[in-house]
Amino acid sequence: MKKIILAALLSIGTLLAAPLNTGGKASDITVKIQSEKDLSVGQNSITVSLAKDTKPFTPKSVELKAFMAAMPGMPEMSDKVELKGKDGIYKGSLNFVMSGTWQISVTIVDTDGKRKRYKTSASF
Ligand SMILES: [Cu+2]
Repeated sequence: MKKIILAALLSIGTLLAAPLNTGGKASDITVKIQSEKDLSVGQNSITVSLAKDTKPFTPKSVELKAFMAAMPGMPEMSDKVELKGKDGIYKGSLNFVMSGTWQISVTIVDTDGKRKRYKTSASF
């Protein structure tokens, strides 16, 4: 019985391990966020694509942040990176120190200095 439950849990874990591939809107900016590989503990290469009016968009800056709320016996955890790139494609790497559910946010400073944010979450 224990073996069956363990096997079931392991297969759920495998199903959840997938590349990050999602997107939405940060105000008037369309944001796409993708990881190169399945998300895992450690460094994860992530690409953020930005568009405005369907054209690649170049903002002043793009920051990517991962956050995990405090858990019993564990403080909150986070990592952030200033993405580098041009012409609407920005890349960087986030360090996830453990598996679980992470809140992920993309903060864009628009050309007029306004901050615009897109939020999502990922579990692995
Ligand atoms: Cu945690």
